[in-house]
Amino acid sequence: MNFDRIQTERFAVEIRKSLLRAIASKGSGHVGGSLSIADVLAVLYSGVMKVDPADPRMEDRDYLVISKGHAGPAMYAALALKGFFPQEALDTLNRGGTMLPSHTDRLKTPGIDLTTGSLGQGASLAAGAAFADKLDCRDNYTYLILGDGELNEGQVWESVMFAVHQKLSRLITFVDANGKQLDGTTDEICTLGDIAAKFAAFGCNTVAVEDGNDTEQIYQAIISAKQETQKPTVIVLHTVKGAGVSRYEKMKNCHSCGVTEEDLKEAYKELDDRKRSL
Ligand SMILES: Cc1ncc(C[n+]2csc(CCOP(=O)(O)OP(=O)(O)O)c2C)c(N)n1
Ligand SMILES: [Mg+2]
Repeated sequence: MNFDRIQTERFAVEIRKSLLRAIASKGSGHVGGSLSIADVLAVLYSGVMKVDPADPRMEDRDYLVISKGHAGPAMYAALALKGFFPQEALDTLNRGGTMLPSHTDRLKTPGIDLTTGSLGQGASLAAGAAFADKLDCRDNYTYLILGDGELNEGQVWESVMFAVHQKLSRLITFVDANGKQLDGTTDEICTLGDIAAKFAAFGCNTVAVEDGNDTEQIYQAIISAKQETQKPTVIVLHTVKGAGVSRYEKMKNCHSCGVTEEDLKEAYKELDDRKRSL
């Protein structure tokens, strides 16, 4: 593993620009939950995950399961920037015949390891992948990204019981705790209480990251997760929905919203300023 803060922060800016470009090409899409995971994706793809853009199905690669599959645009941005496919494909997001559907699909996009979109299911898929690797005595990691609203799905907790029972210490889960889901805050829809305490009660090793949009803090949490040899680790990232672009951070509901060419220009300006300030 390696980490260069400036490079990673720059990468996160580029992920944000590219995902907004993709959504703008369609006119609207899942902006908020894509922006909130740009930083964890930047860390994972900068120097944490063992992947090869030239060989996306490499046998002993690390897996990433983006269970909140509606954040496809963030994944596509990261993968395109890493060279898994040409960046021009971003302009075909969610159109007929595209390789980049709204929700992530392993049969359509190089670099997407498992198909997701029905919330909760990715948790079981990731636990299954980690279990299979353990049976095969592989030393690779499975990373899983869950939304906080997604935690309302009972399937998440079934998968956690299985992962704890099987001691899947190479399964590292991130919860994107941005405090909002589709049509309200998580507290309004179905309150979650202390997320880390819930996972700890199920037997997981847990790490809470105070600023889940800070790449350094995310990287340190992964280092800590890798010290654990018995329990699956859950890293709770306290993020902001729409992170990195003021317009979406301030919006009451940016879960799925329009992005015009004008919005894109304004966002690029803010993101380029951020990049220059690093
Ligand atoms: C099983 C299932 N129920 C409902 C939906 C519709 N849905 C899509 S996104 C979403 C909200 C998810 O909230 P959260 O997990 O917090 O995502 P984020 O805030 O990261 O966008 C819902 C209810 C779905 N995709 N799958
Ligand atoms: Mg959320």
